[in-house]
Amino acid sequence: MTTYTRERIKELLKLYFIMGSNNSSIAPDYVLEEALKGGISVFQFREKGKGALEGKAKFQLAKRMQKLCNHYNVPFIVNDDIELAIALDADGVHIGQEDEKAIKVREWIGNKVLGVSAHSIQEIKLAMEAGADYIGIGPIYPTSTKKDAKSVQGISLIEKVKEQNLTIPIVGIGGITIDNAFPIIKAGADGVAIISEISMAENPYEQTKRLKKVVLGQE
Ligand code: 3NM
Repeated sequence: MTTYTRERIKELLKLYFIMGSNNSSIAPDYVLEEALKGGISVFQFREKGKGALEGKAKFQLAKRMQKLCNHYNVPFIVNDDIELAIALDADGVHIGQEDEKAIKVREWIGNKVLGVSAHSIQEIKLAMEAGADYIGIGPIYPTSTKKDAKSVQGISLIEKVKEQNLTIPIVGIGGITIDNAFPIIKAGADGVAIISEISMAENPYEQTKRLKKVVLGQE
């Protein structure tokens, strides 16, 4: 298990920003810094898909982004690439069902934060047994950012998690915008994970501030 308490994990999930170099038409470092200034609570480096950086260029971008996160005291999580997470001594790792098995990853990363994407109660229970610190549930709404996303599930799985009193922190993902974020929190998620609503925004700083207000129920 991680050294973070469950309450701290829930706080971190509130406004979870994810991006890689191909999620924005402007410099990713700039977008991340604006999002950090706007109040994201955690960041995930996800360098995947068409035109994604590899090797040294990927490592260097990750390092720069980690430095920015450290500066704003926001945890830095790496998607999928466990070797990179260990090399950078990142705060955590996020994996899907297709990636390395959660139980193995937990052994490799020791007490770093472990997030797992899950699409059913059974997958959630298995991830919990493997030592996951939080679960990503999605896609809540249609998204064009992840080409191999599963079918849209709305808030139904979040509601089931609550009905069954599963205590693991959860974050919704997929197609989340300023206009549709709040029902996810209302259904019982601890936070929302977002790529394009921030990364493609004309003003990522203002957009992040507005999203923060929405998830805190202030707008
Ligand atoms: N995972 P946007 S949906 C990375 O369903 C990712 O597990 C998903 O991007 C899942 O906020 C998704 O632009 C893409 O829709 C999220």
